[in-house]
This record gives sequence, C-alpha cells and structure tokens, in this order.
Amino acid sequence: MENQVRERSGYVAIAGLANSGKSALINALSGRNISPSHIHKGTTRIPISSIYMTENDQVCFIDTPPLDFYEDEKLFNSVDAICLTLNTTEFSKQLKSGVLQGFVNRIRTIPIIFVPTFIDYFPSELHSAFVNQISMLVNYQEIVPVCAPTGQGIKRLRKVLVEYIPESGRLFPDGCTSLHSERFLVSEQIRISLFSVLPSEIAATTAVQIEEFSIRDEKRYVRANLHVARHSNKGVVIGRKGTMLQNIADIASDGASRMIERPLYLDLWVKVREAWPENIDDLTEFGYVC
Ligand SMILES: Nc1nc2c(ncn2[C@@H]2O[C@H](COP(=O)(O)OP(=O)(O)OP(=O)(O)O)[C@@H](O)[C@H]2O)c(=O)[nH]1
Ligand SMILES: [Mg+2]
Repeated sequence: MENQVRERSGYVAIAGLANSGKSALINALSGRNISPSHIHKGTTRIPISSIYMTENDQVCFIDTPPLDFYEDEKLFNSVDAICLTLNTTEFSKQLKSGVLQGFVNRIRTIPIIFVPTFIDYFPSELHSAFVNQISMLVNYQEIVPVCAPTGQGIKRLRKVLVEYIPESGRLFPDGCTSLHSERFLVSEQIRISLFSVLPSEIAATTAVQIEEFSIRDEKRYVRANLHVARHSNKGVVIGRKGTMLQNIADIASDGASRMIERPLYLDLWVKVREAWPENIDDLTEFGYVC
C-alpha cells in the first residue's frame, strides 16, 4: 500500500515578556524579516502573522505584543500551540514573573512550548540547566532553547511545533505569506527602518500612517506620513537637508519591495501629532487600539 503523506496546517502564537526575542523568533521561524525586532521594550504593538510553508506543512506564526502590556486571551485560546519565550539573560526574574505565571495558569487547554532565548550568552553546557529549571517549575510540553539571530535551535523548534499542528487540508493558498494586507506589511517595513536609523525613543514614538497605496507606472506607489510625538523630533527624522528621511525611505523601500516582490516608490512626509501615544483617539486612528 502507498504511504499517505500527512498534511498539517494551523496556527502558532508567540508570547512572552517585553524584549524576550518574540519578533526575532517569528522572523527566524518563518524565514522573513516581517516584524520589527529591537532592543526597545514594546516594539511590537499589534499582532503580526507570517506563514511558513513546505510541501506538506503550513504554519501561520503570530507575533504578539509583550504580555507585560497586553494579553489577547481570545487569540491565545484559538491557536494550536503557543511558543513562550523566556529571555535567559533575565532567566530567574522572568520565571518568577507574576505576569508569566498568570499566563501559564490561564492558558490551560493550549500546548505551551517553552523557548529559552538569548542562549548565545551562555556556553552550551549551561543550556540543559535552563531546561531543568523550567521543567521543575511548570508542567511543560516541550522546551527548545534558541538563538533566533544566529538560527541556533530554529530547525528543531520548527520540527517540534509542526507536531502540534493538526492534520488538515491546506488552510492557506500557495504563496500566501501573511494574513495581513500588503498595505499593513509595508507600514511595518517602514517601522523596521525607523528602528535601524533613529534613536529608539524616537522610532518607538513615530507612527506610520499610509495615505495612498496605489500602482503608478507598474510600481507600487506608497505615500506615508510619519507622525512624531514631539515637535523637536521632526528635525531629527528629516535630518540635515533631508538625509535622514531619505535614508529611512531607502531602507524601507528596499525591505518592502523585497517583501511584496514588486518595485516600490515610497513618498514619506513627517508630521507632528503632539503626545499621540497618550491619546486614545490617536492610538485608534493609527491602528494600535481597536
Ligand atoms: N544575542 C541575542 N539577541 C537576541 C536574541 N533574540 C533577540 N535578540 C535581540 O534582542 C532584541 C529584542 O528582540 P525582539 O525580538 O525585538 O524582542 P521582543 O520580545 O519581540 O520585544 P517586544 O516586541 O518589545 O516585546 C533585538 O535587538 C534582537 O535582535 C538572541 O537569542 N540572542
Ligand atoms: Mg516584538
């Protein structure tokens, strides 16, 4: 009898405290630079998805904002498995964190895979000590230590996660890379570029709002406003003779055109929306609150 190939398709959420390597992990697991990853705490503000596909398996990974600030219980209870990242450079503090323990206690029906991150800070002999400590404290499903930026442990983690995905027909069409619109993904690419060139406190308080998303001369044309939270930040984002803004546009259009596989022209404007991160109407307008 012929061996039937089993197809799996489903969802894995990535949860964890601020700066525990969630976004670096989704980028490594899905093989694409989709979610801004930066040392600033709270870089991820909205869940973002990235789909990994092989001939037989499809996994939609969902990166989430840090549990310290936000927990979308509905989302975490609707996935097939959760990767819970634990920054090993703050290992004891994170393990004892009330936020983390509360999360593990609340999520009772979804398998949790513990993922100690930043293991490149420690010699390999110590990695099993992290595994032992976690397994003494919680009723765990699996523990897979990783270093997302170098790719260490990523193959093994993918293999482990796929086992938690149910057998089913393919949920996502071939070639589909994310559940988000191209427009949203381009705005996140612009955010990634802000973090790579601006001081992090300015990048983190600059909202990207796309005003026009059209096709012109067979190119994707994107006009976007960068809303800074202070008047004094405007000059920094523009830079001397516009060099900083040009730099942001170059990095963002390079990343975005690779992502959407089409040439892209990016027209960026800097506006001031004084103290927007403290204003609920502004947060809603910029898509950070539903
Ligand atoms: N050395 C090392 N750096 C890492 C590792 N994982 C992530 N980083 C870096 O740590 C910083 C924070 O990583 P993120 O992926 O943004 O962390 P996060 O959990 O998504 O952060 P928030 O969205 O703010 O909650 C970034 O500069 C990453 O490049 C790792 O395993 N080793
Ligand atoms: Mg993040």
